[in-house]
Amino acid sequence: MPILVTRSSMPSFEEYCEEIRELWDSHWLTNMGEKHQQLEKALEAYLGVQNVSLLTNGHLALENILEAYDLHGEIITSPFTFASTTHAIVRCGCTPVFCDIDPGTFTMDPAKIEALITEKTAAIVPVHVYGSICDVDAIGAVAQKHGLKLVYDAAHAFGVKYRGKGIGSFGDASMFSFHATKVFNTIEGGAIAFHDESLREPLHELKNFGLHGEDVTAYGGNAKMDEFRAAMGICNLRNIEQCIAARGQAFARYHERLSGVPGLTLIKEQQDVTPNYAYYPVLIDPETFGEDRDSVFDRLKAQDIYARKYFYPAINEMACYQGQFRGETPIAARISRNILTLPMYAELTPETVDTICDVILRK
Ligand code: T4K
Repeated sequence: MPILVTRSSMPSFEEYCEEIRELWDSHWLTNMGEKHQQLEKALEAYLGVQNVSLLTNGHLALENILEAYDLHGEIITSPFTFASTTHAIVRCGCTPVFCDIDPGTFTMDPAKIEALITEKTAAIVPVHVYGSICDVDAIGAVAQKHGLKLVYDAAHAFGVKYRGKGIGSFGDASMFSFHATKVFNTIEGGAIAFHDESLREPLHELKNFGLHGEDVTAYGGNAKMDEFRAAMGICNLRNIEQCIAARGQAFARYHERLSGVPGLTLIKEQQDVTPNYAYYPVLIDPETFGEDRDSVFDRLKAQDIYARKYFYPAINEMACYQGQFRGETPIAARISRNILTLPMYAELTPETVDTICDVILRK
């Protein structure tokens, strides 16, 4: 059996069937039905945020919140992320400006933001990449000082807390992804967590064609989550604590096996943070380790182990963005060339982690 980079968490077949049984009675399959409403409420409680709006995926959630704020001009963001973050900015008609990252957390370096701010800057979109959280205090202070909107891409940070507070409660809003590959999934899905109650209606309209009573008040698209996916979310949310704890065991085993190996830098456990163990990235220094990232990737692949080069290339080195937008980001470029994301999921056993580590360490 190949070992893939992740494996979706799922409830038992019976649990899901039980959850969707009533859809056969009601015939209500989508358009903000009961399951949708139930999951929104449950997520507000679990994430510790005031408002949650559910959407069909994380990408459209990010596009919709940027649209709801009616942003124009430049948005400062991280180049070390999945393409979706920057695509959302560009597809909303804004211009991305790339801010380099902190080599310890892989997230936007707050000390480098102010130099990028101009009169055109409208917002900051940092990324809690791998569930490693941004310096929300420092970034929040910069945003406030310059009157900029602050929207976090929290696609990887479901369930993460900072000083006991849900990570989605920082900034103006946060986007979460509930894709099949994430810590919590609704098959495909996503959400926006936000403070400002007055955004509820515009967000509702944007994901539903701009319908407002009998009239149409905005050029909304269709980004609704249907009842079957909301039902999957309700089931997965019941099991989320065990799921995160199981990931934590795999994470601990990796740490045990790979800590102190010259040339390998492991993801840091952050102070005051309750983690979710979303990913297990390893930074490989080719000189000290004696082998580069691509070679380790190939050796794993030869053993049917499929690590991934998340996130390579850096966004500003991708064909569709290269040379087009401002921002020098040498640290992101170096990290993207040397990072390897190892398999991580709730069902990953310590024995399988050992198998993976044995290959990496040539045992
Ligand atoms: N912002 C950030 C920072 C993101 O990382 C993402 C998405 C977004 C925004 C946008 O959120 P969404 O619109 O997706 O909600 C995957 C995911 O499709 C994507 O959600 C994710 N980030 C990105 C980092 O990874 P691929 O192309 O690498 O996935 P794929 O199909 O190769 O799957 C990887 C592994 O996952 C497979 O080898 C096995 C496992 N898997 C996959 C699927 C599809 C399962 O176990 N079950 C499944 O159903 O993009």
